[in-house]
Amino acid sequence: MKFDIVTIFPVMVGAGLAEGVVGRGIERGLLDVRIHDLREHTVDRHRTVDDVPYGGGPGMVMKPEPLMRAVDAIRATRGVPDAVVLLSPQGRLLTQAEVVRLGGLRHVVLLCGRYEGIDERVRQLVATEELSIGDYVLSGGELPALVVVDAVSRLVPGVVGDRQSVDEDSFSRGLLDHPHYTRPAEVAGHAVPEVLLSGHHAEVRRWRRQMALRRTLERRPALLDTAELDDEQRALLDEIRKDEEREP
Ligand code: 4FV
Repeated sequence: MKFDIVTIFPVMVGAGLAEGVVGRGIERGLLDVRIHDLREHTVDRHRTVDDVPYGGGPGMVMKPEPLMRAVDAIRATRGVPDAVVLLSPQGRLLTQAEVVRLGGLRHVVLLCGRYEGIDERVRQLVATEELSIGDYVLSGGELPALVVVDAVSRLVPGVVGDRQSVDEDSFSRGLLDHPHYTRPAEVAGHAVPEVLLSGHHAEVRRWRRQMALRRTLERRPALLDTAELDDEQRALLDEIRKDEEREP
């Protein structure tokens, strides 16, 4: 999986890629990530990447030409990408389904904005899509770009040691995750649920599926409209709903 990230803060992005499964994935050549300093695609001696907004108003806007030159250079050196993603609050919301779609591509370019935003012509002429990681305003697109790389990289075979854990990730089936416990069996008077100590794998699996459904129903009921549930999960959900109706 190939990523090219365009940013005015290459060190920040590099640091965000250096650790954990993504860092190891890069070391092991499972992920090919290149960071591009936008200022290397400026032509003036002040290496200017931003300018005042037409029409006035506060703040600065990222100039189009350095970003257009950067993407041209990536095309010339890294090949034509499958997607040029602009990270911004105006984009489509990033979901696990979007992550899976991006994971199906070979080469993704990520454009990181700063200041008030990026000149609209970059959106029109360079970006193939726009993604947001959530309805809040950040100071830059670098963290969203790292979120995309992290989430997509987990789907690359071998990046996450145990494939099972990727398949059992939250949202991989459109549900919230079940609770997790580890030693010690009791903390501050709070014990680990007996079933998890039973060694009864079928019972453990059933409990985890039940808890994932219960949590999803309690915290994110709308997710149940799109989650792909199998027969056992549908039966468990009916039970949970009946319990809820029974509870005073
Ligand atoms: C953002 C988001 C985000 C907006 C102006 C960067 C900032 C600044 N990007 N999901 N939420 N971007 O807040 O993707 O340039």
